Amino acid sequence: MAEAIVALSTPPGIAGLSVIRASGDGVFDIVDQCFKGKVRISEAKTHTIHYGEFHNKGKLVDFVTVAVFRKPNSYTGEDVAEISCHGGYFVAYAIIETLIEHGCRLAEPGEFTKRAFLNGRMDLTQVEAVADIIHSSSEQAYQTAVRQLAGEFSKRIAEFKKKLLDSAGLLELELDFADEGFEFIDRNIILKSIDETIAFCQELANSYHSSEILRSGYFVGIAGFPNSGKSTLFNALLKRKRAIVSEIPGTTRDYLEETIYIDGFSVRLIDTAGLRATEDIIEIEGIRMVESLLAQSNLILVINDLTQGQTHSDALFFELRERYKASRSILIQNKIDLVESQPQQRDFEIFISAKNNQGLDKIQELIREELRKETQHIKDVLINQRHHLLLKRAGEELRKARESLLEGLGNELVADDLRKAVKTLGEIVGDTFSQDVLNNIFSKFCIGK
Ligand SMILES: Nc1nc2c(ncn2[C@@H]2O[C@H](COP(=O)(O)OP(=O)(O)OP(=O)(O)O)[C@@H](O)[C@H]2O)c(=O)[nH]1
Ligand SMILES: [Mg+2]
Repeated sequence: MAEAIVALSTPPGIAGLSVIRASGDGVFDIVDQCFKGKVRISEAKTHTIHYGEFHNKGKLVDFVTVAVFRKPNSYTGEDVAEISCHGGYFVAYAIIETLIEHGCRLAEPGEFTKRAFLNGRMDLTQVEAVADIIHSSSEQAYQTAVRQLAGEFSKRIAEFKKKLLDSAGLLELELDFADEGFEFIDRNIILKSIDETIAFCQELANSYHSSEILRSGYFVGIAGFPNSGKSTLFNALLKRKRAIVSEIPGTTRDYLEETIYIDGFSVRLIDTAGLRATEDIIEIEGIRMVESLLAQSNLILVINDLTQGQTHSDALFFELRERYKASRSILIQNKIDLVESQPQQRDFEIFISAKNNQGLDKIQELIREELRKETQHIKDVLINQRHHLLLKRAGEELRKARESLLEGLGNELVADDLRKAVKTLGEIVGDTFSQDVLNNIFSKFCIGK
């Protein structure tokens, strides 16, 4: 028995339309108690739309259309009614309240999608793709998530699982005929499918870092001594005056973050407080924050004021480059317009004038090049932490199976390792799952999805 649930599926507020979704046993009868149209919803054909009046206790609430999806051919796999009404703050809530009065319960975040999963309408990687589509902040993330929703990831996992299971099955069958000394499957064929699956797991696990960049954006931290021109560069890259710029050192105290788009990727620029020894309590707090901002940056731009000398920020640059080894660091020599001639360029620096928009193309090209490098391993999947852990575990289990096979250990041992890896791969798509895993996945959803 699927309890009837209801929720607003569109954002609340001023809009042309709002869509309310109701799903579960008896939803059509519930809607019929409030809806007056030419046809009763409980008698309507699946995949049809009906226009009529929506009433609450005899009072007209709105003119609406009701889309009917009968189980199992609906998003959740249950009977689903989608009511489109006028947008705004009141109408949709009045309709939801009425439906609750007539027997629906307000849906929890992600409950529609959870039901879709539990009813076999999609597997876990597709559920995760839905969340990634909703939250995608860049074209590239969205396109990858759509391919994942189409089931590319699941299909490949199913292929590998089948090959490994076939091998395990034949190895076990051989045991039954041990006395006859038959070999049912060539060991090289098993080795080949183990190696191919290991490579598959490895390749996808390696794209975790890139997937995170697609999902959360590529972070560019702008750091340096006060007054070097960090905020000026931040504004220039943003192409609007967002940060306050002044000749007074210590102007930026809190950090600022804005997103720009480069080649369909979202790039998150972070302007930070100038780094220096200071007594000012607020500034000290700002500087402390810089450390954690730089720790999460993929690219760190250390800005130097050239009028102070080309090597003025060298010690700071080398220290930051050493401290944040996982990130790429570049020294930006700023205020080139104020020096007579450009000094000899070293391979870790770029000369610009943030004020005159000079040399910004070199920074953009650098970001482009880094993004290309970072995301070249992305296939059709956005690997998340859950996938990453399971892929690594499956890889280890397969390496064990490989060793057992090469050492000529018993068939049952090899088959057992293979079945373990199949189970782990199955966990990725949700063949088996724990409540914790489900709760964690659906906690990222909004109500109405
Ligand atoms: N001539 C020239 N002046 C610049 C350039 N970039 C920044 N400035 C000036 O340098 C001063 C400091 O610039 P900001 O962008 O506020 O420097 P900041 O690094 O953000 O400084 P804090 O926030 O105090 O750490 C301002 O007067 C800017 O106009 C440049 O390329 N050329
Ligand atoms: Mg500033």
